[in-house]
Amino acid sequence: MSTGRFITLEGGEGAGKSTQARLLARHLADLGLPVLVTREPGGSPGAEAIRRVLLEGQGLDPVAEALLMFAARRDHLAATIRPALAAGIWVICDRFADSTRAYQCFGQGVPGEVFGRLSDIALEGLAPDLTLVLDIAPDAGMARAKARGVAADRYERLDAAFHARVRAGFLAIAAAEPARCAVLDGAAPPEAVFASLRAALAQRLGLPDAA
Ligand code: Z5A
Repeated sequence: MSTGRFITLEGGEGAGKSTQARLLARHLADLGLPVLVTREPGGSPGAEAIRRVLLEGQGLDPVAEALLMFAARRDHLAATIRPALAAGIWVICDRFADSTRAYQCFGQGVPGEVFGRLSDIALEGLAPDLTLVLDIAPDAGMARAKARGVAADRYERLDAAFHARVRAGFLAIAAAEPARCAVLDGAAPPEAVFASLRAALAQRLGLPDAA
């Protein structure tokens, strides 16, 4: 059996990642592919427990926070992602390591060298086949998230300058790795974002671009 492909969705809060993950899962299923949707931080029982500490807790030292993100990621990979890929399942992950780079490194100042060491330990060379970066101005994404009426988590309460650094971080990551990353206009209507997502999928992974 061939291994599945690993697709990640990245971007700021309210960029539409969960919405596009659902649409993508249906698209892949319609093409007859087995698919699993998962998320970070979380996606396995152990990682979901760490998620609660990260999102509900008080502020943490930024490197401690990066360590916890990678601890959760290592468990998620071991319990969920690697077994699925090995079984030939296509895995769609709502946020992955680029979020640590954008939030903890670009946003909170964790050195890139620390990120590199933690990546080596947690990922052991695994990288997404395709990363879709949904780009949107932070205030527009925040307005969408607020309209949902769910209480803001710790990251959502950080200031505008932090969210601007995170956005710039995602764009810098995509610019540095154009073969892996495609930047999509997250401010467009959901159907338009999904059309550009399908085009990226067709171009990079050779899937049919049928609606
Ligand atoms: N974090 C970190 O710091 N380091 C890490 O390594 C990782 C994460 C992995 C997790 O939050 C937090 O953890 C995150 C970063 C940090 N915090 N922040 N900010 P999360 O995963 O629970 O929350 P989120 O990633 O920010 O997701 P979100 O707010 O749910 O956004 P989304 O998934 O991108 O958007 P959505 O749920 O698809 O859409 C939001 C609303 O907009 C919803 O009402 C939709 O119907 C609507 N929507 C969606 N698309 C559109 C379009 N195209 N037009 C109009 N309206 C739309």
